[in-house]
Amino acid sequence: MKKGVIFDLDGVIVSTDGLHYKAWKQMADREGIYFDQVINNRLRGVSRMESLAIILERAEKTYTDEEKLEMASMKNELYRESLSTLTPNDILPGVTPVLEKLRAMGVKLAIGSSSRNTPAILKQIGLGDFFDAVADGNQIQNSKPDPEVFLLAAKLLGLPPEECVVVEDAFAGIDAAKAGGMKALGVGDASRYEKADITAPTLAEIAPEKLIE
Ligand code: G16
Ligand code: MG
Repeated sequence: MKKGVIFDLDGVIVSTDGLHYKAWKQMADREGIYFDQVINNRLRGVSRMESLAIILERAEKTYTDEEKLEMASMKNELYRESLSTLTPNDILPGVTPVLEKLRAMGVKLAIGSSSRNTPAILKQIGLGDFFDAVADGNQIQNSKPDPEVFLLAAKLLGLPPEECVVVEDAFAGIDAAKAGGMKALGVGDASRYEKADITAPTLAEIAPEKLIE
């Protein structure tokens, strides 16, 4: 039985893709760069500057590093404003019962997210003080598929990686978990990923006992 579960945030605990999309779309429209939902799917689990680099693949001019930082910061301001609309009702189906059951079973619970807005999001959805450890984009150098954020989460839980299971919705996140020597449950998009050890459409469809088996 595993001793810890590390949850990705966006797409697993709460879905902020739509809010990321709206903010990036406003930035792209301002610059006259084509951007759509299909391109947005490639941004899942990817860091802010790497997301911008994907959007700029469609740009007709090249931007200086300073301009890129300015674009990312404009997007983040719009995104931060939209986060104020999030409430505990936005926690995805099945999440709260799984968290409560795992905690009652004595399993340690952590967040492993690429997002630098993790503390603000957790606070908005009422989970600001819930997790035993939070590892996020503010504390790491290399984002998923690098295992850094999950290795940090395991370390903060005081557990070796092989005692932890990662729950992810992004292919890059499953790759990161496997690279860190952890078992991975793929939900959402990642429920179609062959590298996931177990899969479920949503957390509502997996028994907590099975998750830590
Ligand atoms: C999340 C989102 C990504 C986003 C990244 C960085 O990752 O899925 O789309 O680009 O955070 O976000 P921010 O701009 O807030 O730092 P995760 O790992 O929670 O799925
Ligand atoms: Mg995610």
